[in-house]
Amino acid sequence: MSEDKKITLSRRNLLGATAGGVALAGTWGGRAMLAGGTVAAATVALPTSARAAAGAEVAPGQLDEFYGFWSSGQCGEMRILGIPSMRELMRVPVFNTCSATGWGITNESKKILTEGLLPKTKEYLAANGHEFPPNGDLHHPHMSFTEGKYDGRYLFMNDKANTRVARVRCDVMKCDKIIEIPNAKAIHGLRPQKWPRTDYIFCNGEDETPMVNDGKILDEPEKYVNFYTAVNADEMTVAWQVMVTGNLDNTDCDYDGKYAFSTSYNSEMGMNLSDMTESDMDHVVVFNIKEIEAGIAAGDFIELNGVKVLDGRKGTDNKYTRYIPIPNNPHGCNMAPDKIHLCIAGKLSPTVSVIDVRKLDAVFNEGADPRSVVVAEPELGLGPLHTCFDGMGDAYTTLFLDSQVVKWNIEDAIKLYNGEDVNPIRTKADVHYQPGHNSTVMGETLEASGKYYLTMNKFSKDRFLNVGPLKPENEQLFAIDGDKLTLIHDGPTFAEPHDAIMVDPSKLNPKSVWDRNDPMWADARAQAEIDGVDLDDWQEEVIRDGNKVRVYMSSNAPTFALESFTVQQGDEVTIYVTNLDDIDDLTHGFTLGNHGVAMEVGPQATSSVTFIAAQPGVYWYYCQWFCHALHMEMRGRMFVEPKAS
Ligand code: CUK
Ligand code: CUA
Ligand code: CA
Repeated sequence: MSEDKKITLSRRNLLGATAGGVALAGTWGGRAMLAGGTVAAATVALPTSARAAAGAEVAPGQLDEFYGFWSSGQCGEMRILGIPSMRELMRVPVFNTCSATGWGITNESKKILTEGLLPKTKEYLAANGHEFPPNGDLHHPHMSFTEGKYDGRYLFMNDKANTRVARVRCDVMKCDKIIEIPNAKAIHGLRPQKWPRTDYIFCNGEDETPMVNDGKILDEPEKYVNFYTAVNADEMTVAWQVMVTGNLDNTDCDYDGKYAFSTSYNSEMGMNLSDMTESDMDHVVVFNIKEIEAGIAAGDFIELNGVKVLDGRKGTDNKYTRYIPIPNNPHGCNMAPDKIHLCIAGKLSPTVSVIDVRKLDAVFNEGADPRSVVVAEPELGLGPLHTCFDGMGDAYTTLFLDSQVVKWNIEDAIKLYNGEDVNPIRTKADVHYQPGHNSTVMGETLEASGKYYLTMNKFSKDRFLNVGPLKPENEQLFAIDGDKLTLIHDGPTFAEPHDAIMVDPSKLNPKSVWDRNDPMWADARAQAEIDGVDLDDWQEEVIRDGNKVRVYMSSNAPTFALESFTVQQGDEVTIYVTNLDDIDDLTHGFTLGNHGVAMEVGPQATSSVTFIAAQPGVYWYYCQWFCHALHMEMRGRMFVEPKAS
């Protein structure tokens, strides 16, 4: 590749480095400007907006202060937003398929989407014409931790629809692993271990089924169980599972590496609404991680579908779990960054139950009262769902039914519980409408900050122009100033973000250009070596191997190395495209007409796709990423010769 292609200075860096003057710095030097804090007022000319008044204006060309990593619910992707502008910066396909990037089309993505599936699942899917689940339901994206702080290595997320867990690499913002969890059904709550580091991803199974779900037991709910799963975060394999009573909803863990927690709204093991809401009390399950590890080491498990499963069901009264009674169909499970207080949102109960995790050791003693760990239970409003924290002793809880957020003080709630005459509620703010999850900046870490408050509302109702019967959800961002919450963003979002985290940019440093030796295309590299093709240099090779044809073509804006190639009808064709451009933001693509073939090929990346050339004829391929003034001309022809009869 020619040296002149190796331009590494981005436009932003270039201007920032050379301009220096006030005018250009105002337009382009966004981050420096915010850090300095003095230039902003002079260049932002919107003094009347709430956003500007709150100091949260992000002018055109300015960078945001924080990353937001967003769930997309039933869209199955992860999204990256800028905070506080709430601009959508990127969509990262995970459990979905993506027309733009070819996720679900390329060999690299198909490998990730299929390799972690259980054999039985592959059978269901094949019977329905699928290689991998065509949908997903991604609720909870969370970053890996080291010693209670985000470490910028990975993001982990669940798929409730198909019982999967995925990992996204933060260096390139691409998914690199997806596994299906055996035994459990419907992975819902998910959190990475916080301390000492994220060795485990804790995953809740929401749906109860027979332990061996092979059709021999059907409508006998008394024989159903549920599974709590710890995934090995480095290997992306299942480390262990614990069988529990009741279902599991949301999960979190402490800052000591000792305990993990799950809410259950169905301690009744009911199979319909009235049964699931029959009891006034459900529970939080406490998992004793050290005891579980000791139990595994001592062989106190059964092996089920290749997983070591311990029995932590209620009534076994063993050392692995404790069931803390909590009112009433509880939902959110959030550990405060004070390292002490776990907040369980009551949902049907107007309360949040506060558990002091320092009291948990005692509750594992024989005969201890499990409710002795509850140190506060303030009544906050109707339909509490999730809680987040500002790191200064205050908590924010969403009130679904009241369409409000309530800010309250944990210590005052404890005093109230102890009989003192204090009101823990600091303020309430209306949100629009029916909030679910909420977040503060870095709020689930030891670096929690009270700068912005995000609420993810399930209904937008009349808030936007009518787009038909399906309405968007509505997300609102508030600037926090003491007990004042100022609304600075109110905007629609497509189905259906549940959870989000807001992360300081100092925590991660994504690449702009791929490393040529990235493992993402290791299979392509291995095949190229066999074929004697140098994947790092100019390639224009067509290799026939029986009825398999491998086409290697590099790309350099605005050309593909091959302006045409020829195959025969019925051939299985694999195309490897390597983007030799070494410049920021110079992505090419490869789309083959009428074959359902499209893929992203990022700078210095290799992508590949395999298809059958089923019909003779001339088929054009083109670059679908507008990469150059002559991007339209970046195309070529595949000739498919008719099968000799
Ligand atoms: S759940 Cu959606 S509002 Cu899946 Cu975290 Cu509570
Ligand atoms: Cu390359 Cu468009
Ligand atoms: Ca219940």
